[in-house]
Amino acid sequence: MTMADSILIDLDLHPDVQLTRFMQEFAERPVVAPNPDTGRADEPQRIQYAVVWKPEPGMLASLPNLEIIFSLGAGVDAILRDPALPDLPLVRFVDPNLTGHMCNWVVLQVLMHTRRQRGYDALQRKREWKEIHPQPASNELTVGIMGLGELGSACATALLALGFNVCGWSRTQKSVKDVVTYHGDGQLNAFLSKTDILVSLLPHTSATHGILNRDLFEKLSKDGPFGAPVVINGGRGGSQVEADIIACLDERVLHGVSLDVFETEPLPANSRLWTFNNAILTPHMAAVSDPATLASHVRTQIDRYERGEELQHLVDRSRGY
Ligand code: NDP
Ligand code: OXD
Repeated sequence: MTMADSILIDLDLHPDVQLTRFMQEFAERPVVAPNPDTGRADEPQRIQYAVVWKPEPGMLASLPNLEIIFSLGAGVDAILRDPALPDLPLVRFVDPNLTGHMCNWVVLQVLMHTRRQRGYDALQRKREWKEIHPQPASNELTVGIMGLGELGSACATALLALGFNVCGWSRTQKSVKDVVTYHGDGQLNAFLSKTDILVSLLPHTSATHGILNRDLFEKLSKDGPFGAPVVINGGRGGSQVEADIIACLDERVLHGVSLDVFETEPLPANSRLWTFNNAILTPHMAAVSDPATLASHVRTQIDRYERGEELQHLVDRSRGY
């Protein structure tokens, strides 16, 4: 008989709120955090479920009775990096609030560029009353979304509602209403050539590592109203080559960028990315997991598992997402 009865929760995001919320949701069983000195569970044999974000390599392997690993977020790249990751079900976080936050961030960034907000901010600082042109209509622009999963397909729908033309690219063929879809390496160039504003919502895998590079930027449409494309990355920093982004902003290969994720986080203070007026940077906050909905998602999945039902939102380790 196993003695495992506890949930281990990483305290990476909102530490106090998160622990409290999980303790409320799981009042019937112990909820514990890793020991801050060792980074490990004090009673490893008692841990049945673990909820983690960037676990210390080997930490999960030190839990002999672990049955399910839950990701604190939608992305699982930091968990899959653990070379000793136990071969157990890995469930990621899929949540309407998280999806809604990402849609809002993407729409905000698209509008910041298309309505020239950074230019108006600069004029306001100078108390200057002046219009900036062009101000293209939504239907004059095509937004191309890389990654048509939970987040990418919801963002496509939000942008369509604002009148943008939307196309999307994914690994396998997809059908999203009113979105022109492309898939696979063979259709990437066709997708890029149609895209005025590129939005990446790709997971970070060996196939997407460094995909947002100069070679790709040069294949984007130059026919849009700004004469050069805009790149928006809300996925993962490992998919972008920042040296190429900086050079392409310098050379006007890119009109502007919005980045929520970076090769190194926090973004080092000496990065030149900080200095561009048309580079909008946010600190990996586009869609932060909400402790309340995270706790109820984990509750739903544990209840399903304990009733003998299938888990939802399982990660396919061979794909890496
Ligand atoms: P999903 O797994 O639902 O979707 C991923 C999409 O990417 C799928 O359409 C998939 O294609 C596509 N894809 C993956 N690999 C490739 C490839 N090699 N070539 C082409 N397409 C590919 O993930 P979510 O939409 O839920 O999340 C996406 C990512 O967003 C997360 O992995 C995470 O990194 C990031 N994220 C960032 C947040 C932030 O705050 N900045 C918040 C939450 C998530 P297919 O369907 O054909 O397999
Ligand atoms: C996530 C994130 O993957 O916040 O959920 O980056």
